[in-house]
Amino acid sequence: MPAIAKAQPNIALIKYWGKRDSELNLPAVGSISITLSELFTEMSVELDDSFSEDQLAVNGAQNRSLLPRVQRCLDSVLGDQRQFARVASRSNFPIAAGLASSASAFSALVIAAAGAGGQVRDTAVLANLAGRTSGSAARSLYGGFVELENHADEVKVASIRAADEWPLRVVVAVTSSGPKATSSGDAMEISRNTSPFYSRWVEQQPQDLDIARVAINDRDFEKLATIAEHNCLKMHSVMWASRPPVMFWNSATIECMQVVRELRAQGVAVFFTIDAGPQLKAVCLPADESRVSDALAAIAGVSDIMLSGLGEGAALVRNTCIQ
Ligand code: 2P0
Repeated sequence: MPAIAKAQPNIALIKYWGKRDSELNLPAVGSISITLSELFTEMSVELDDSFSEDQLAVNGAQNRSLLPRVQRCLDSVLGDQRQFARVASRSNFPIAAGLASSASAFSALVIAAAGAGGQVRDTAVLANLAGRTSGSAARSLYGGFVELENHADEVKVASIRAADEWPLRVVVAVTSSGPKATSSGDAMEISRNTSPFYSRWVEQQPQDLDIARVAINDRDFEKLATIAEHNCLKMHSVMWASRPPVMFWNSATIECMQVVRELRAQGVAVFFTIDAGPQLKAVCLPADESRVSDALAAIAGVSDIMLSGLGEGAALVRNTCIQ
């Protein structure tokens, strides 16, 4: 019987950008994110002595390019003497397009792998194992507002406010669903090695984290909006100043940013954030969701709108079948 886990992507409000140790995939900075409720990845892992090799299917198609990363993650949970595995994942949103699909995939994978191996592991341990494969995946083990603290040789991750304590909404404006040209991991290393702004980015992150933590604690939307947009634009400025420059936005991304800023100037409680891809995520209060989504949907370059609330962390489920 396969073990099946379900996980949601998370969107960083204070971003992880840059690695302190690329071998161990340890982040250079702490981060704060929100876990989504409506976007998800389901992951099944089956271990059997009769299998002669590891296999990976992504959205129903065999995938060899992602297999080595999946194998390293399985080894980290089950040990490298493990049985061969059949792994299948299915996501209800575009993958590798800056929508945090690796966060939902690898947080689900560590849980499903532990389940398939009959292991009972602490969430903190699984978060660290997920983070070794994809830094942001460590945060998807937890729900609501999540902080990742960056310690010497591990990360400490915790939910700092439950999803239902401040039920913000997220409007995702998809401006391109194709895969990105540069992976997040490669782009981070280019930034670390070449951007003249990188060291200032790392230095300033504790201040941004402090401000965001207080804003979340006080449910101060305006304060969170200001620091989240600043942190996002600072991260992209680090990338733009890298050599070669790393530019994830397209013209529709910029139009979306302008629309969000105009709405906020009109008193709508909304702010944007953008990750390693051209999609814009608008975070807003529930009462403003339809106004935000209508305004973003009206932009010519926006091909799709996805709506989500805040959700729970990754968990084992057993009653779903992935083909
Ligand atoms: C974040 N991103 O905090 C930042 C903001 C993208 C921009 O974490 O190299 O796939 O696998 O550790 O987790 C996306 O990067 O990177 C990411 P790796 P990951 O969400």
